[in-house]
Amino acid sequence: MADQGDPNVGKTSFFLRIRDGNKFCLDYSRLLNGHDWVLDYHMKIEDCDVTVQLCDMPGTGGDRYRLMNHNRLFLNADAIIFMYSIEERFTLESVRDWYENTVSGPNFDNCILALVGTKYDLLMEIEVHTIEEMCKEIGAKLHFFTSAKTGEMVKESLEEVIMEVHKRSLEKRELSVEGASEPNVTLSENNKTKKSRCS
Ligand SMILES: Nc1nc2c(ncn2[C@@H]2O[C@H](COP(=O)(O)OP(=O)(O)OP(=O)(O)O)[C@@H](O)[C@H]2O)c(=O)[nH]1
Ligand SMILES: [Mg+2]
Repeated sequence: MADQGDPNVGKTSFFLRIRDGNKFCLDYSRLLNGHDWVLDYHMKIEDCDVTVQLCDMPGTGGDRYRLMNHNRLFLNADAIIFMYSIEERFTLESVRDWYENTVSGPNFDNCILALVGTKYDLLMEIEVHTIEEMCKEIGAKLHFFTSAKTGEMVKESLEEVIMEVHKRSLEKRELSVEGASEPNVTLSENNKTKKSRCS
């Protein structure tokens, strides 16, 4: 499972929050510079122990990285989380490019795509319907608003993506998939209510 998105949307912060639990560091990026990192995340789903490898590459939003074709890099990913910052509209628009540059061709038919709005502790600059349209456009099955700063919905969103991957793999095993239906993500009620100031 891997992340994608513009520079500074908070990809690394999201995964560090998962790794470090209750901590948020405003200036860790220098510490990580140059180190790709991978984290094993364990969870139990019903009777199954599931381990998922999470990948985050510092600076993935940078220009050099953006120009690469990521198709091969993500070929075996079970899920890709596209991230944008809710306080910067252009980062949502960029998701389209990240998607086109990352996910193309039949190899990704079974890859779960999720869209994650980061920095939910800040002012929301994007209308909910615009986000829903982007979910539809890229075929994102899941959407979450998260804040690595407060921890809101970080672990929960990751676990929902993992559960979806697990469900998909069970379905595949049972050969019961009857063609993918067009995803139509509706943001849940609590996600539509936005706080009006920075915290
Ligand atoms: N207020 C707020 N700031 C955040 C949040 N998440 C990340 N940031 C800040 O946003 C900046 C960028 O965060 P990163 O996690 O390094 O962003 P990134 O997407 O990994 O950036 P690249 O690796 O350069 O592509 C840092 O200054 C973080 O402290 C959040 O939830 N809320
Ligand atoms: Mg990063």
